[in-house]
Formats: sequence, structure tokens, C-alpha cells
Amino acid sequence: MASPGLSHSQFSPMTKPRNRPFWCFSDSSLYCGGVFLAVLLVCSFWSFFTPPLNFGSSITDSSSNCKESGFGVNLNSDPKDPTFYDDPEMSYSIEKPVKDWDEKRKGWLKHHPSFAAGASERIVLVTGSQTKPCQNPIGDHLLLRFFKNKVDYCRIHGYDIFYNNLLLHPKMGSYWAKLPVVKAAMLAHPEAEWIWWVDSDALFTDMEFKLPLERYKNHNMVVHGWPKLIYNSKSWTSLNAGVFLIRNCQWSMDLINTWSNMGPMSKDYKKWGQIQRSTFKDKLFPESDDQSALIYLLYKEREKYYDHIYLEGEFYFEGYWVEILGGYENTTERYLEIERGVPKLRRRHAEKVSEQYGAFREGFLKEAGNGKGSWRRPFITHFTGCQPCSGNHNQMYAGESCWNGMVKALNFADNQVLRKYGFIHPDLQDSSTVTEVPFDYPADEGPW
Ligand SMILES: [Mn+2]
Repeated sequence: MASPGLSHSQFSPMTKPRNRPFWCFSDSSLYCGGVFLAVLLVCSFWSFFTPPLNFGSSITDSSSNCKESGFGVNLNSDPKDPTFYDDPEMSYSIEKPVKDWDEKRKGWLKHHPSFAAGASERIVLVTGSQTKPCQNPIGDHLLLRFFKNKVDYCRIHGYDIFYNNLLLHPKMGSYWAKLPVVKAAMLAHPEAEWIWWVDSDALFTDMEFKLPLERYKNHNMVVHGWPKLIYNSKSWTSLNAGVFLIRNCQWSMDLINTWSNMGPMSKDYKKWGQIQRSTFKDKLFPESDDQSALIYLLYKEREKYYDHIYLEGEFYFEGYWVEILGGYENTTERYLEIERGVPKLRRRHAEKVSEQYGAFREGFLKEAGNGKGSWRRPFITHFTGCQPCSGNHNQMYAGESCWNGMVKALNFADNQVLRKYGFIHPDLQDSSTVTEVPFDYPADEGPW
């Protein structure tokens, strides 16, 4: 747990950035000027070659639109019109509820129209880990690789990502620490419709798969879970709160408020632990935890929450590593088998167009099924109980199975990324060896 003193010192640099907007502006004008010169140069060199093609004119187009960046949004404009950010009462703290958030978000989007297009699909992934170095000697290395995996996934799909390693509320430690971060991320990202929390011990093991957002259009939250286990078995593992998608709206603000009031910041924290334990008989420890708290809300106030929380059970929205790990080899073999028969899937391509190849592959995965027993790549493998940072893994498993399992999963995922860079790990248990991916089209195949 971070002491309040520590978090204070972390915030003191906040007094500095007065000059920053100016520098940013001047950097960007320099950048624009540089790009313009470069475009002029490219254009003049271009004319030495064959006639100026479309390619040339598209370069000129993008230079005139220098302020636009990334995905067609304007990162340089923040009009003077007041928004919720200018309200002195607005607080990012988990202790101060936000009201009228939907109107406030809408108001901000109105003043930032370049963000309005595509806003309904925009996702910010949020993750994080503890403030201090890991106790487990390989913990920081593992966390780095888990984070790299998330960065890879987000880059491929065009999502923003935020990594937090501070306690934003001194009392909301361990599994409760995510709630203050998710709330702050909602306020920091009015341009995003969804905040996607992914635990530090979870990784993407299908880099192509995209969340079926259309399916969630009438819901405000998505978790991996099973209604039968909530309402019949009353189990504290009837859903997993280590990965969740939450809509950036007032409903979610209210949920986070109610939810976090069962945590250590509440004067009733002890009482909530007792209530959870008496409701969910399989709960192993006495303290109130975020997962039991969420299940409790669904269980106790079904009318209020059930219609808004989508319990995804069709695919590995997150999946228990023990159940998944043994299937990687078979999955790899099946995917290779498909690729052997379909040159289009083996074709080299730029990483930026990966989603298109994911869509191509989708057509060949119809028979794979999804979730348990399927040979499709599991979307997210979650090392629940392994505690990579502290090393205090659940005594159910040998530590080696956790660490070896993580290496295997990380390399399995990394292979999907690395091949776009021309390389591959031939052995999933050996992180340091790579070989070049062969170019293996027969000359008579293609074009595609
Ligand atoms: Mn976890």
C-alpha cells in the first residue's frame, strides 16, 4: 500500500506544466513544417521517376491536414468553451460521485467534433500493477511482457492503453485498486465509449479476435460469467472481475460508486466481508473483495443489475490458464494446417492491415467452436492465482507450472505478433530463440 505521503510527492510535479501547451504547439508547428519540407522533397524526387501518381497526391493531401493524426481525430484543438473539466466541483476521486455524466460527456464531444465519429466503438484499455518493485525475482520481467502483450494488441486494433502503477485511493489496495483507476479513466477519456480493464496477470492469446461490441449494445458492462452459478450455486467464482468492459456512462459511474462502497474505503468494509461470506459459501477469505461484491449486487438486486451486465460465457473473455494451456499445441497445429491450404493466410503483410487477415481467417474457424474444448485460440488467458509479481502463488499449483505456463502463453501470443516482423519462436518454452519465418509460396499461387 502506498502511504498518503508518497502519493502526495507523486503529485507535486503537477505544478510544472504551465508552459507545456506552448511547447507542444511549437513542437507541432515544427513537425508540420518538417513534414511539409519532406513532402516537397519527396514530391520533387518523385518527379524524376515516372509521372506523379496518386500516391504523390495522397501525400500532399495528408500534409495539408497536418493537425489530423492517428485515426482522423484532431489532437491539437481544445476550444475555449467551458466543459465539465472547468467545473471546480468535478473530482476524479472515487470518494466524490459524478452526476449528469452522460450530458457532460456529450457536451465535451460536441466541442470536439473530430472525436464524435467512431466514438461509440472507441475503447481505452486500462491495466496496472503495484507501486514497488516485485518481490518475485522474475516478477518485473513477467509484468513487462504481460504489458508488452497488451500494447501489441492495442496497437494492432487501434486502441489507447493506460498503465497505472499508483494507488489512486490510499485505502483501495490490491484487487480494489482498479476501481479508482477505471473511474479516473472514464473522466480522462470522454472520447471513449468503453473502458476495458484487463488485469496485469491476463494476456491476449488471440491477437486477431475483436470484442463483439454489437452484442453488447444494450448493456453497460461485460464480464466473463455464468448466471446459473450466481443464482443457483451462489458461488464467488460465478464471474471473474479481473477483466471487464464498462461503458463510459452515468450508469457505470453509479455502479462504481455502489461497488467501491463495499471496499476498504467504506466504514462498512468488515460487515461486507461477513455478508459475502455468508452468501457465497465457497468464498475462502473473510475480507470483502471486488469480485464477490459485484456478484453480490447481481444476486441481491437482480432487477437493477442483471439487464445491464452482460455475462459473456460464449468465448474466453478471460479464461482460467489451467484449463487452457494444454491446448496451445493443438491450436497451433490446426491453424498451420489451415494456412498450408490457404496461401492468402500465409501472405506477408504490413502489421497495420492485420485486422483484414483476421477477418480472412475467421471464415476457416467456423468449426473450431469457442471456449472450453475448442481449438480456436483462446482470446485471453488469465493466470488467476499465480501472482507473478509477489510470487505468492496459490499453493494448489507448483510455482514452476505458473512461471512456465506464463512463458508458454507469452510466446504463443508473441508468435502471432512477431511473424509480421519476419520472425517466430520455434519453441514456446524458449523465449530467447527466434527463427526467420520462411517465404513459402509456390510460384503458381496468387495473386490473392
Ligand atoms: Mn488476475
